[in-house]
Amino acid sequence: MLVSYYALRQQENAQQGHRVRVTKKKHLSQRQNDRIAGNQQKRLDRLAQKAAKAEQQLEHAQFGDAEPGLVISRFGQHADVESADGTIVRCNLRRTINSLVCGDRVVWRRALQSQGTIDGVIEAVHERSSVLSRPDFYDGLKPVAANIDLLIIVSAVLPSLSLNIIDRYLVAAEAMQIKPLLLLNKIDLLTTEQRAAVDEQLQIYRKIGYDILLLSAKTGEGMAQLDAYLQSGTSIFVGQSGVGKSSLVNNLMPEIAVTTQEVSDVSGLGQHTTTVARLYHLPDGGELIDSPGIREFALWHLQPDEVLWGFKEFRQWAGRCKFRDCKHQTDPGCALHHAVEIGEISAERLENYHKILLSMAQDKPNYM
Ligand SMILES: Nc1nc2c(ncn2[C@@H]2O[C@H](COP(=O)(O)OP(=O)(O)OP(=O)(O)O)[C@@H](O)[C@H]2O)c(=O)[nH]1
Ligand SMILES: [Mg+2]
Ligand SMILES: [Zn+2]
Repeated sequence: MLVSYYALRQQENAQQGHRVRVTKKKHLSQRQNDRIAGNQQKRLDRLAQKAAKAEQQLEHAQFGDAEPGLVISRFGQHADVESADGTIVRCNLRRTINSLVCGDRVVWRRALQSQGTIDGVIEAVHERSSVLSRPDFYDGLKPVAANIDLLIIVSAVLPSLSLNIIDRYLVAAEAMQIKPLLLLNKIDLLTTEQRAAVDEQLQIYRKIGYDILLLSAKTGEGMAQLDAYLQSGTSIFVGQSGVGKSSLVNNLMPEIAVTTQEVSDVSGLGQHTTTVARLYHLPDGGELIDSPGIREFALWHLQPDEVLWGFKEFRQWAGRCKFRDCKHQTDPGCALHHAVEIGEISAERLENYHKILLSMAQDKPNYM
């Protein structure tokens, strides 16, 4: 399988957490192409070897009766499954299971004799009520967590407050039909005036009808407001690396002591400390998933009209444009622009909508 230089660059950039626009495809020599294909093959071979080893372990083991379980975390060929009695068992996956993530409800069987670190096997996955997915340059659409009731979009002024990322997550939440909650962490870093300014910025979202919490995992200020949202169902913290998702988990459950790490002085960015999503049971009820931070939440898997739908307050205006194929740019008689003029839609939201569409067209890998 040949991989284009473009896809490879994008993949490298994605891995390093960078996002660089490569608009021109470069021509490679036959030798370069062969080398890329060779590396690709080696990677596939390694994966196949791992899968075969896991399968071998399964063949030699004997298992008990089927039991219900909840996936706490997924690592490569393995997953930690919580049994009905609350113990956590590391399991292999049957090859027939093609997708398994944190939050999945499964049927599994305990190994009668432990196979090294593996003590069970997952036989089947129950249908999901919802799934949070994100497109990855290399793997296509990747599920992150399943059966989520509340998507908590965590932001902070450090590394930086990005309304564009908030808007992307809101579009995803609307498309997945998962209720979103906006959470601004690290308010201890703001002076009274800065707080008022940030609050003003976020007013846009209150007006649309989204809930917003301003709080600090460090000082505990405002944390009590969060409790009411978490007590039932499964919630997930999502957002950029370094905004304090794991610190919030630690504030809620100090005994867990999840690893956290300072935002880098050099790059000013988070250090991607959390590497896999993990589910926790909260002491007052409810489940909470901590997920790895991301640099940018891509939306290539959505159609342009789904993006528009994701801007909830645009819906009632979009059908009123003069021209049916209105691009909502400089088109005459655009109802969205009119709504901006009369203060019903925020100019920043319309700008972000166009930015998202543009980045989808420019950066989408050619296989998606
Ligand atoms: N001042 C201040 N710092 C905070 C607060 N919450 C978290 N931090 C700091 O922010 C840094 C990053 O926190 P993490 O909890 O590791 O961030 P994360 O979102 O889990 O990052 P990833 O796991 O990489 O996605 C750490 O140095 C925390 O101590 C807060 O409320 N106020
Ligand atoms: Mg973390
Ligand atoms: Zn229009």
